[in-house]
Amino acid sequence: RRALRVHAVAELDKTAPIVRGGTSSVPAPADIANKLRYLFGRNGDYTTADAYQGTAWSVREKLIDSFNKTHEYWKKEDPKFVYYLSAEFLMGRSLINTVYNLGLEGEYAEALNQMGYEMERVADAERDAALGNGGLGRLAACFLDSMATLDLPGWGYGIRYKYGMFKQALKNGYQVELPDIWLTKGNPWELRRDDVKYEVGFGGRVERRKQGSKEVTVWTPSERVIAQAYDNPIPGYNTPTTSNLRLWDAVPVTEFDLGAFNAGDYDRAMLERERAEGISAVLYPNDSTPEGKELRLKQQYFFVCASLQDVLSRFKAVHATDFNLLPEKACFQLNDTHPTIAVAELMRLLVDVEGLDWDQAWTITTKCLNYTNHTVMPEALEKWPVKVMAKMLPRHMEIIEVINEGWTKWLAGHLKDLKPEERAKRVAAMSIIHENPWNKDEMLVNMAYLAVVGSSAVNGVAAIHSNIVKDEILNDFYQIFPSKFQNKTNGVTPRRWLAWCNPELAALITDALGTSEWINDTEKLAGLRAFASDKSFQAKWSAVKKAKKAKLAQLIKKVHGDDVNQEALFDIQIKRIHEYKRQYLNVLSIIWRYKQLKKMSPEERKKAVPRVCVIGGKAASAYDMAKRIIRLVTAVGDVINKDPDTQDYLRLYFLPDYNVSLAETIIPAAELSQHISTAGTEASGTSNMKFQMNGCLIIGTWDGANIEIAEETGIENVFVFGVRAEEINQLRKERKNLKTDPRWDELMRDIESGMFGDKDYFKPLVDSVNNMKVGNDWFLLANDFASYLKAQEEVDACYKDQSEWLRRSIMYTAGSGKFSSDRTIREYAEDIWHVKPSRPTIA
Ligand code: CJB
Repeated sequence: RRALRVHAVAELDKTAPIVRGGTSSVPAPADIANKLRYLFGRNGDYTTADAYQGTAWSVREKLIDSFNKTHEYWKKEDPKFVYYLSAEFLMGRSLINTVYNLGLEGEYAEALNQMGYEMERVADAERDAALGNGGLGRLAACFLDSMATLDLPGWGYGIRYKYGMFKQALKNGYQVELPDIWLTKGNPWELRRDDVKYEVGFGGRVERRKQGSKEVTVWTPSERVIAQAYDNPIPGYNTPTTSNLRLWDAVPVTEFDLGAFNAGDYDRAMLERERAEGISAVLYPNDSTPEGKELRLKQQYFFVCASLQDVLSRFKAVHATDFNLLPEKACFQLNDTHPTIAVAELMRLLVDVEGLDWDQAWTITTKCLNYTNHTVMPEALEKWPVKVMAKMLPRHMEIIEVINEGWTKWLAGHLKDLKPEERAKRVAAMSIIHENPWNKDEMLVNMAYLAVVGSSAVNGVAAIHSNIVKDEILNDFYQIFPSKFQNKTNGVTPRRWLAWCNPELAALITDALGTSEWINDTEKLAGLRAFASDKSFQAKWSAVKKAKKAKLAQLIKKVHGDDVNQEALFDIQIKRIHEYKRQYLNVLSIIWRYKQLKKMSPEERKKAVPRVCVIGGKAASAYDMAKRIIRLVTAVGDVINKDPDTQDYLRLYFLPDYNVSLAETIIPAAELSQHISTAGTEASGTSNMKFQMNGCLIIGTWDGANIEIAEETGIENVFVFGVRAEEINQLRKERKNLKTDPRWDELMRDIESGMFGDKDYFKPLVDSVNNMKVGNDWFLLANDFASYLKAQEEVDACYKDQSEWLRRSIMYTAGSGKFSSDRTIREYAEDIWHVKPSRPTIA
């Protein structure tokens, strides 16, 4: 099946010349100097930051040329488009990716060399575009790269947050959050579209009016803002296609309140501006658990409303009001429940604005929408109080009520064979609007249910996760609509996450395979299996890893001032800090290792495998337990790193402000990476795939995409431990079967007694995993501890046999072919979107 999919794209006319942007005939060095002179008023004496700005603004023009050509072509061809609606796009930096994807690396590296700069250093001057929290936002960014690379007509739609993900700093070992002011120096990668703006309303009242023989519904919002479009061109790799990420900025309808201004009330004159700008001001820093704030709902509606108006306006320009054609020309992917208000908004636009009748509009809406679920955390399924929604979006609340009436009525009919009592129970359990189980006086709109009812396809993001969605989270719905449910295992772009972030390894792979085609056909990486046991290839592979480790060592030195042993095993866990991801379990095993080393004689220690452990990740600002975990990491690191007995054998560093760019440095250097979530809790994980591509061994639980990674890599090459998802419900119920371990109890006593200071602050952490108390240790750290330590022992034994370790490392990269987001996107395109490649041929 996979081979077939590759073939489908290969059928495109590959003989067409790849004509990328670049009408400018000015050679790159002169062009960079021109940009600096005319955009920044600089005349020589450049800083590295200047070199970045000049280069970026020069590359931008080529990007825009390519973008314009692609869109001219698509306008002419009028293919079906997919629109990826996402509250988050975690793009990271753009310079390297753009230059490499456009095939301009030689030209610009040379230009910068002539000016006395090195591309890599210059690229470091760029700030990350951090418009996302973690996996979900980064997935959206990888998907855009793959959509463009596969020539699929598709755009992303989201919010141009003024402040992205907060910057994390450490103060005395505690996390502090600082605002991410990322736009102050301008953004060469975006293009403001002054001609693309839409009005978005909130609040107000809804009335019925007679219009001839028809009754129409008119919504008069009490608050209005303008959504201003910014385009962010997305270059594909090895293709002329450059697609688009359109982000919306909220601006006031009028500059300021003239009346108030003339009356001298300047504060009031500015109020509307502040209120409007507040909508796109800041990204909520919550990962996997929603923030039930009104402003969040406002953000969701804001970008969905603008995006749908934008798509309909382009549709109408070509097809007038032939809306039955809409599902053949456009489809929308809802990235989690965040954009689910699209179900009601598309209905409103079709019924109230375009005058379609309800049933016709409903058919079109459900054909156009699809929903991806990204998390099993029950608290993460968004539910908005009816009261809040009725006040902010009164017409949408009415529409949702009508949808729910139709749905529950249909459902009752569908379940007619059940006993009345049983039927009523099932219908109530599946109602989109239901009581708040914690507060009987409150009614909620269940956004996941709305998304399922309003969509053609519903998918999870890894095989095990899609099964959990079907069997548990949305089981009721699965029973009614089994064919709606699909799996689309996540993937990551091999351009950013292997080729561009690890050019040394990429060169070695290309050399071994005799082709660089693996960059957009990762199945070819399987060819590396033939070299896995080849000693001379292993030596080259190892030399690349060493060079990458040296870079990470430099970074640790810069941040912490310490020199680390570069011969040590580099052991990494980087991801959002969350109890279910179990960074705490990792720290406990590090403490255990430390205690064992302390007991050894100097001679014995020399036989131990030295490790440098790195943990990185942000804790949501209000997530108290996660912040305590960070403090535990830094406190344990402070003790271990300073201990002269053990510091040659064990280090622990917390690297602050984990973001996309930091990941690009850390992942190529990693030898062991940890993906140790409680089985059944991590929907997929995507950093596991990035590590795998870079030849990093995995210690992990039987969870998310770890399972498929193990299948592709060979399970014997992966350090798997812990309880399986199928056993967990039973274990949680019958607590007497939970495993205990004397080593665990000893560690709890150590933390409680203040071995790492701050004992009061750590007390809630100790209490949270005390599984003697019912309801505690929900994520089963104590239960999995012994098997985790055993897996760690296997890691040590394997590392002592470097040839075996390197063989496995090569097998990881060789087995990573499945985890390219190109494969994922091909599956979405074929099974859900029915969108076909369309490669621009305009020269
Ligand atoms: N995920 O990053 C988020 N945020 C959410 O709100 C919900 C889920 C993550 O999405 C990734 C992409 O699908 C998954 O790999 C990851 O397991 C999940 O936690």
